[in-house]
Amino acid sequence: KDGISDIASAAAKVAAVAHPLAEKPEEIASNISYHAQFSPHFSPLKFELEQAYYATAESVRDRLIKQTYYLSMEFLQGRALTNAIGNLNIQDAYADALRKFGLELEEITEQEKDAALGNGGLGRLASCFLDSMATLNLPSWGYGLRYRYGLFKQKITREGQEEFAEDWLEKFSPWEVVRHDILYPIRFFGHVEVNPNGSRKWVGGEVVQALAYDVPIPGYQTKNTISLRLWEAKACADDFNLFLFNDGQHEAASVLHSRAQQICAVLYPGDATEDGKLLRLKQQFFLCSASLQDIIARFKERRQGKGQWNWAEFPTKVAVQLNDTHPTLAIPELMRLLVDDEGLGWDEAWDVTSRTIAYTNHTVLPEALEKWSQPVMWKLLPRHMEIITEIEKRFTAMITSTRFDLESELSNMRILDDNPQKPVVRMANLCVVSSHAVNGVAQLHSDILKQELFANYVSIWPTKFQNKTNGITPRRWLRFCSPELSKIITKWLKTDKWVTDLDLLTGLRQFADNEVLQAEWFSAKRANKERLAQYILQVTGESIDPDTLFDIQVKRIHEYKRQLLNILGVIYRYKKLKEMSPEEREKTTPRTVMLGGKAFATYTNAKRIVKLVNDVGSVVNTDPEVNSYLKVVFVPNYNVSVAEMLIPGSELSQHISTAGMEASGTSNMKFALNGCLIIGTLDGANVEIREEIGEENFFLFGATAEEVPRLRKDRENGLAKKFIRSGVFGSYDYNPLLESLEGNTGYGRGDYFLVGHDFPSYIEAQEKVDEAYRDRKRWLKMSILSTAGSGKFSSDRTIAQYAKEIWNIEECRVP
Ligand code: B1N
Repeated sequence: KDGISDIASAAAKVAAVAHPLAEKPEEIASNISYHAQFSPHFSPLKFELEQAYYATAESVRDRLIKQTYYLSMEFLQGRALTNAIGNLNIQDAYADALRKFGLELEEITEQEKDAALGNGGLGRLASCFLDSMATLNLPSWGYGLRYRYGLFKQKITREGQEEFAEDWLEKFSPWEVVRHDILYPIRFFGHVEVNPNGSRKWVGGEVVQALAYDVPIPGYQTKNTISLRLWEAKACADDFNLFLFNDGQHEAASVLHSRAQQICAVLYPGDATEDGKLLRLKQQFFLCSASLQDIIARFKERRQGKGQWNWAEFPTKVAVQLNDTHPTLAIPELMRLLVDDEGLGWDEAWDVTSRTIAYTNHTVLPEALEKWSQPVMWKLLPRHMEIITEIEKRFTAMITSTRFDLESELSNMRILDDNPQKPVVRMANLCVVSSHAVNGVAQLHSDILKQELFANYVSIWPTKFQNKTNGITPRRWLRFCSPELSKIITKWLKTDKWVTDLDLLTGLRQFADNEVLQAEWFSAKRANKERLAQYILQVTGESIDPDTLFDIQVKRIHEYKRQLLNILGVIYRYKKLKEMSPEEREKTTPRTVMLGGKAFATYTNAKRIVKLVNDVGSVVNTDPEVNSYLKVVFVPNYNVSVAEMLIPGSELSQHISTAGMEASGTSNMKFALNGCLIIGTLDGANVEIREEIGEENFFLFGATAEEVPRLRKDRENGLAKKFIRSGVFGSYDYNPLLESLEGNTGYGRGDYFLVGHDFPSYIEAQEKVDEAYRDRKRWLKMSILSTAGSGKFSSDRTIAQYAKEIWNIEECRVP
């Protein structure tokens, strides 16, 4: 009658209150009203039949869904703008809009600084996972830390690598929303108080606050957007000592403020000192405690009636995934919150905790398996150490009473290593004992975990161990970083559905020999190579020729990844070219070898490798006899954005770790997806990539993981070593580095990484590369088949498997 419908006027009388699991009609109505008011999808003032449907559906959805939380100390997000625009499918409109200012979209997107809150593969994996969780409409959150300074900026000088702080928040980040309403207290140190009834309480010590910053993660062409919640540490308001300050003691007055600020100051603070170790441990606990308090608060919010939580239901509503052992403290923290704060008995709390938590292992390298000093832990987290001790006690009691056969293995299986010289907590063991699922990140890696690292546990819990082969998001790593190739793929597949269903790429196989496709493929790759050459010129001053084979190895510098094998191969090639006549040189395949990656600031041998690559480059690139057949370029400051430039322009990439040492690798997947061929060992996900794209399209060499242990003895690869020692590449003393190939330095076990053993077969495989590249048709066919076979490596597939086989969650579409 007066413009307001009956439904709307009735709705106006119902208070909008969140009652997610309400049973009384009044409360259900309030909950529907709540969704109508606060849903971002329509105006709260308009409540008609259609809106009533959506609000009702959302209120029903609330009671069904289980949510996943991905806890990670690292998220390597890179830039957000291109990704957001692409996911929303509004590139053209934005490009046109910016042209009205005389601006190109690309130059705008390049203004953004990378969010580099991670070191490498593990952090980038977490970011690809968020992308897939959003795209698959999974109810999920990422939890991490808001580091003030992310991964350092790398500059190359005559001395090699130098590190500089990267101030990614210098101005501000338009992608985060500070949530002043979301704040939790986090305690450190203190002591445990025992109450008369026997219950225990952690009190005293220092308390800081965790403040939430939310970063929206858009899915591809879905309205669903999930959040990456990053915690920042803040001092409590009353920690500022006004009395001291007015007394002129300005620093002392704010000591608690600056101590709180240290917690999130940097990604991976150097842990060579005791203080550094303590800070890293504080970071880990800070992440775990804040995230779990938040998860529990959300669980409670979704329940009706205060104090009525049915805790046995918690694992049916909440799944927590630990990204490696870095957030292991989530285990004793969840136990503490349930037992001490919520009053659950031990058995009930243990059941809830172990059904909620799952653990992903990302490495078998002994030096990367976290072990925390028991005395440090007792000091920082006394109540958690009591809980860990109790978990340990119950676990060993279980073994000694039921598994006599394992008693001799018990000392390795225990969580606490009580070696009096250096008592430690073994975090991986704590994770395996406490989680309902443990997974590796590629088939070979998961097999090694079951057969070696965790073999004893497998005999106790045979079904606990799983494989989840890593994946990468096809949005960032093909659709957006190579629009040229994407267009061709869409044209030949007659659909762009491959962007969310990557297995459709197999449809390219039937056209691999087609000359029209090959010509288009060639020109797209060629355009990407030219763009890359421009970039290299701009950042290094070196001009490289897009007619040469572009050969790339980019990843963190580590001895097991064997950048040294690559550069020894380059030196060998240089030496051979020098010995050739001009006519012979003319027949070779010209190459540009690019290497890039950061060395951990205190990893001396890794830094020597960076310096060697640069020194070899200065000699080779200025040698007029050779430099049209071979160039060597070190790409400075490798990061996500640089990868988005390099990978589309690559033709050959090197994934050449000693077999058994690279858990998976993920850049191998990005290169293969972009039609780049791989020279590699049978390691990590290489094994599965080779299976998918066909062994005839993969340049394999080297010992297998099975052979490696017995091959670990000194081998010769004299030629290249002698050449380095002759001083051709300058006067820098490379002896300590070369000794890692023979002597008793570094890993101290001869040529531990088998560079010498694998050298001859590596050179042979490189000769096959040269030969294949000379036949353009053959190479293009292999390149197309490489992309066509990469469907398996979508992180959508990986995440769908986690959702089904570990988390037990289902998609939940935003209407
Ligand atoms: O995780 C990646 C794998 O693809 C790589 O093969 C693997 O090396 C990498 C301590 C790590 N494993 N462990 C780490 C990172 C930071 C740190 O402080 C260890 N990174 C990996 C994704 O599964």
